[in-house]
Amino acid sequence: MFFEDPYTFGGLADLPLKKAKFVLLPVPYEATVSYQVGTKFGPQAIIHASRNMELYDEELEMEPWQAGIKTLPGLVPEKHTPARMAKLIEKTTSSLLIKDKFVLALGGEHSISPSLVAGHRSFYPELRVLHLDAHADLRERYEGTPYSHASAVRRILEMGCQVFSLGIRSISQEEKEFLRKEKPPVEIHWAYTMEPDWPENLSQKAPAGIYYLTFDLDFLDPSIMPDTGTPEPGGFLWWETLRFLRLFLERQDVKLVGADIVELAPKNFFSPACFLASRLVYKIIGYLVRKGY
Ligand SMILES: [Mn+2]
Repeated sequence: MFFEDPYTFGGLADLPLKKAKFVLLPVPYEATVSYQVGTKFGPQAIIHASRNMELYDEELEMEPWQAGIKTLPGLVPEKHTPARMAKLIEKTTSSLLIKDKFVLALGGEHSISPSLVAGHRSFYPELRVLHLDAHADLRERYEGTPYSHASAVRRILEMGCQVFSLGIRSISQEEKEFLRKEKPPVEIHWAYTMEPDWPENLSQKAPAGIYYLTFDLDFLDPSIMPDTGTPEPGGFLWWETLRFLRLFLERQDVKLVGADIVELAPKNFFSPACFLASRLVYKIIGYLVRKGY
């Protein structure tokens, strides 16, 4: 009963692309995960869970889906080397942006994000990145590859984007040295320094500008989000995270132009973590719809 066609987010009718403002791009890509495996099942698990989700948003008092949500087929290249995958993601992103779509990618591991950012940056040269994560992801290479999930933010910085990182609570000596020596344009808010008022505080502290959001689900506490590649203790909870996103997105001097939600490694398709991820996708769409997208 769960796999009837069309297999869309929220069980919504399959729209023609031209009628959709929001495009969900599943990228079931997993090549370099170092610990728990399974991120390649993330997008499918999110879509699966979303089909049991209420489509009315009680906080926003509306049905965000009416803005038009299109679920694309998963992006899987025939022969995927990391370099080829990166190109394919970037090209696909550009082809959707040129049609004025809001692309929300579903991962997949975090290594997909630099290519998504590159696609957006070609349309918005001043693009900034809002980065929610337990990990700094600043390694030059990891396990021999520059395309690793542990290097995502390093690659984004190399493109010239300014990054605002929240929730970081895991970093290597090498990455700390990189920060100290190179002084890259990343503003890190460490989890241990984040006070209870962080949603109000940091949502206003982020510089004004055009943003891409990369949301690694391990930003959240493992008590509510145990299904990630590398869970780290001391993460953040549901309502505080939503409050931050709502306040940030409500700002008139901030415009979000794209997003990804990555690193869901479902233990099984009925796990509450999958449901959380699908609600998060829908919440972000809801906040954008309310802003007039
Ligand atoms: Mn992470």
